[in-house]
Amino acid sequence: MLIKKIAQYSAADFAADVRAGLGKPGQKELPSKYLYDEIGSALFEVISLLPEYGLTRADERLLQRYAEDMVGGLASPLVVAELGSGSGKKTRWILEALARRQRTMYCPIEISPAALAQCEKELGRMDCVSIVGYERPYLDGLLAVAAGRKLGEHLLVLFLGSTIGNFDRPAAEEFLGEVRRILAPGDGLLLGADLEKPMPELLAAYDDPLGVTAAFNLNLLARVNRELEANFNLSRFRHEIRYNAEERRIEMYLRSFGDQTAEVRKAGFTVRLAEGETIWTESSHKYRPEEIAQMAGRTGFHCEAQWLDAEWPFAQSLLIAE
Ligand code: AVI
Repeated sequence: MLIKKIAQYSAADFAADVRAGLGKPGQKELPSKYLYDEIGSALFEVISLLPEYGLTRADERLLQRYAEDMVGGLASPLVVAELGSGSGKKTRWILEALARRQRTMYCPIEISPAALAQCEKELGRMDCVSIVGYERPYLDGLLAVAAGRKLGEHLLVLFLGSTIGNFDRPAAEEFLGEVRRILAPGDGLLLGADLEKPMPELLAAYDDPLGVTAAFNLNLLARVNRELEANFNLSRFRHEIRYNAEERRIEMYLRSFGDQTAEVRKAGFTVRLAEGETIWTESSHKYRPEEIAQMAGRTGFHCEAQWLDAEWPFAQSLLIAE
């Protein structure tokens, strides 16, 4: 696989974001995009195997069952660009369905070099599929793919796994609008989104008894310790999950046991946490199927088709650029 690189988040960006988030008056925050260093990405792969966390299996089930229908109506030749390819495992179904009809160019766009390497391992030997990886943030990568397309080539963008749910609703809509501005009329976006479900199921999915999600959450502070020479004492924080019914989202926090201070040397500041104070580390929004179609309509797409999983409410929506 050819890989086109630009710098990942720099240490300076990370330091500035950590400083801003932990220095906020009121609710302290750390951006969820920093959950995915090499350890965090590996922990997320384990989360996706947990019996309580049905999201990844539902995403894969729909792709496995309906890949032919999903790509059947799309114009060719087609370039497939995937935003956040992860290991690339679930993309295989789409690529196989396409490769039965035509030679296919696949462009995974990933900030994590480890994930791109895994993707190459998983998909690198498929017949009729060539891969060009982009080690870049999503929109930069998509701009580069779109700029390199040849006359007559169409684009299918994959944004799977409900990563859209980790954006606030207005930011999710803004993001879809930005993707649309990069596409041409007739191009497609296959969007995976986790749907609303009963609260006990959601709480169990994000607070599993093995403690894998807790480790995934705590690894964010461990990463700050490793990369920014901080001295957070991880044993004095607890993983906490809440369901915010008004916003229809799971919220993930780290709660401090007792008053404590930590120094973040490379970011040049000290943070004080009071007993019981929390750091907000992630939100995971849950959608209604019709909400996705409405959002598509407001951002320059129409929703061509939707596939829903019966076991774990989840939707794949094929959006076509108007
Ligand atoms: C990647 N993303 C869709 C996951 C989610 O469910 O929001 C991340 C995750 N956080 C805790 N468990 C899984």
